Amino acid sequence: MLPFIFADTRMAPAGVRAIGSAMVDSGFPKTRIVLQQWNKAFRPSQMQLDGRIPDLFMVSSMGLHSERCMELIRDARRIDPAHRPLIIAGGPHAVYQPYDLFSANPDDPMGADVAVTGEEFVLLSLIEVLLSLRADGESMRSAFFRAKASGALDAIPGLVYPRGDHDGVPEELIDTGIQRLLGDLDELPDSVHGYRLLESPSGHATLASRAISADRVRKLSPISSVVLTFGCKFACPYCPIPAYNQRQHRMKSSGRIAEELYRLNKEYGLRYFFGADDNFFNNKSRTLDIVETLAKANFDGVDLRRKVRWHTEVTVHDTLQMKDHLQLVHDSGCRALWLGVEDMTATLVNKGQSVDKTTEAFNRLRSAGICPMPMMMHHDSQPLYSRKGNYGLLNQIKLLRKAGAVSLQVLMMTPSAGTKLYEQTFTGKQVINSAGGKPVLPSMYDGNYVVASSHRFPALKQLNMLIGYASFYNPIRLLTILLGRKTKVSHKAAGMQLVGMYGLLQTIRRTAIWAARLTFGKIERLTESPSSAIPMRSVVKEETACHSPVNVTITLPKKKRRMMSLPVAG
Ligand code: B12
Ligand code: SF4
Repeated sequence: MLPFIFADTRMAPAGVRAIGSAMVDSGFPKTRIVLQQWNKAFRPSQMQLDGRIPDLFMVSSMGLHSERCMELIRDARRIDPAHRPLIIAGGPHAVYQPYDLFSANPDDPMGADVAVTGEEFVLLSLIEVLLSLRADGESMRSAFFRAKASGALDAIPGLVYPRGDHDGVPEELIDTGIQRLLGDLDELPDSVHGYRLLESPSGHATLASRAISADRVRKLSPISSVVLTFGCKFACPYCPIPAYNQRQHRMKSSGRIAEELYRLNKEYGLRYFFGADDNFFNNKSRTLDIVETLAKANFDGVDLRRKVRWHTEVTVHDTLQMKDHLQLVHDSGCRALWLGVEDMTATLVNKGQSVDKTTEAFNRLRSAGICPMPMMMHHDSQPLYSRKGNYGLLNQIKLLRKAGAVSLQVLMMTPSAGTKLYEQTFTGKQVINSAGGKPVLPSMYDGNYVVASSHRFPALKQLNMLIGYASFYNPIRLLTILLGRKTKVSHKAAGMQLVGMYGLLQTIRRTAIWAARLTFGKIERLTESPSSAIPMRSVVKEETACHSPVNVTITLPKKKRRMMSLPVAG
């Protein structure tokens, strides 16, 4: 669906590639990365690598993919315990809601053996401890059980593991604490390794004898997501990112970034990169260092900027801080920037944006040949259209269009675990449990479905998003762009119209039935936020687990209360 159309199948995610790279870098080249979107029929219970069941089965998931994640874990647990791999769960869902990866249902005790609530070095520390304890010929799973019984895992912050019967419902979950973050991202393993481990797309339940060859990478995954920086100086209350990064802005050095793009291009012919940044322009001097290096970088006698194009996420505020250097940003290979505009009037959230500032930032980006790609949030108190002022959704989309937006993202504010406002969205009875008898599934927490709203007619919110998209992506606008004045980015705007119209049809197809259920069905709401069904504690018996949910009471000024009560992710 919009706005992520093609990003699912044409962009192998960085998280699993990073884990794969870390495994290869540490001497475990017999690792395979299987993407659900390419290998829907894959069954862990049938996997074999080099004729034997692997020692480790790892699964990575965002919150919205958690159902499929649990299905895979359940299937892996079908393997006879004598040969069963150690099951490790990780990724954003494990970071924010690790307790969800364990089952409290005695009829279906299908949890992971351990959840990693951190990054690659937490996993490597775990493997290191297990290998140091493992006897000759002993399985990793058996070494793990001994390690946890001896307390050897408790010194690795960033794990949640169950205590009790190995195959039954855990008695309790032990949380070893918040991960220690890697500060210098240059220490990360080379991301080139990960691509070599990808399983070829297929309809088979089993693994192929070989991973994909280097020459197929570009065709299957033409856009490459790369880690450049992490973190953001803002602290929007609906966003979990600053807290996840422990308020740090972490980055790779400019030299390392240039080298990595060059190597990915050389090895696989990759040309298009998407930075996994939260706010790439977060720090002006550091940004300038990166873009200057990329603009000058020359490998094998060829300028890097002629070979690669990169794109990432920034804020309006920081784009204006960089306004005198946007040409340099373009010359370093940047061709599009996604900007969290959220609400141009800054009524919903103020991070230094306004109509004038957004317009200025967009104009400057376009003049420099960089496509401005705004991301907006629709919320309960925003009308579809307002007669006076610019508060309405359509008013703002019109302004963005005039300011030169090349694409558009409109998502509904949706509860996001790890944010300050998460719990009270549930206790405030805004979160929908089911509509017309259809339960809200984790996969519907993607911002495209209205799953939390105190509006009298939540279906209207669903409809508003579609109308908003249709006012931006439509044949008339495509014609206007084609026949209008040619600018540095107008051909890209025309291309985005085609993608957008196709995406809109998919979005209508996927969300229309939900809108109907919201309109005609009975809406049932949740009153409590998700929590661990299994008792959870820290390694010190009396202390609460860091990753167990807490209730935070936040009092906002009356005017903002209604708008701010729905946190969003992304
Ligand atoms: C790029 C990105 C996207 C791209 C992804 C394109 C692609 N195919 O890769 C696009 C734009 C499509 C996208 C869309 C969405 N995204 Co997004 N996205 C990101 C972003 C900015 C970077 C992801 C990334 O590549 N990170 C770099 C890699 C290296 O880090 P990583 O994935 O976290 O993996 C590390 C650890 O988690 C861990 N790990 C990961 N897997 C595993 C597995 C094991 C076994 C272990 C041990 C460890 C482990 O180790 C990895 C290396 O350090 C993150 C925020 C962030 N800065 O991470 C959000 C983020 C992943 N997105 C998020 C969300 C919610 C969404 C959306 C639902 C949109 C929305 N409403 O905001 C959609 C969903 C789309 C869909 N249907 O799948 C959330 C997920 C929250 C959650 N609780 O699950 C994040 C974390 C942002 C946030 N709010 O904090 N996103
Ligand atoms: S929403 Fe964007 S600007 Fe706000 S804290 Fe998160 S990453 Fe930063």
